[in-house]
Amino acid sequence: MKKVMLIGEWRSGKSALIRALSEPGYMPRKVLALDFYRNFVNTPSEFLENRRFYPALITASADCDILAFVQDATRSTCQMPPAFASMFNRRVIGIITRIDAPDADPDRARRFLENAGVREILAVSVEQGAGMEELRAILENESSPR
Ligand SMILES: Nc1nc2c(ncn2[C@@H]2O[C@H](COP(=O)(O)OP(=O)(O)OP(=O)(O)O)[C@@H](O)[C@H]2O)c(=O)[nH]1
Ligand SMILES: [Mg+2]
Repeated sequence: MKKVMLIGEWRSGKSALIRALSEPGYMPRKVLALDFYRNFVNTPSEFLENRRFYPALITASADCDILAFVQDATRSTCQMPPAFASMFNRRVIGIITRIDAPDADPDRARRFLENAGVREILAVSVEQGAGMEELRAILENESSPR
């Protein structure tokens, strides 16, 4: 399993993804700190929403194989600055969440992620399972490049 750090704004679905990808039992901590659980590093949404925390994200990313930028498909805004992915010397994937929601617009979410410099993007529904096998395969594939 690759070590993955999830970055995304408030209620974008970071904790739900970790819960779905690991054994049940993950309880996110509601504190302003990195949250290490098995091969996952969950980050507080404030770390994306406030530039002051970018150095903490960059430092933590050094220990990870993959960074996952999480974008809620129902959101009409994106907190990631242009070319955000280029700040990190790591493989970055984009995860579009909540594609099952009635007001979801996955194409818009994809554009936001592309603007943030993400090339490898997949869309998932934690509720219905769509895209989750593909995501698991990425996280379990030991041979893919950084
Ligand atoms: N319908 C649907 N709801 C989802 C999906 N993913 C997450 N949610 C819901 O969205 C809400 C927010 O998800 P969280 O996983 O708590 O989001 P988060 O990014 O951890 O949020 P913070 O920790 O507050 O930054 C929860 O009520 C989830 O159940 C999805 O794919 N589909
Ligand atoms: Mg959370």
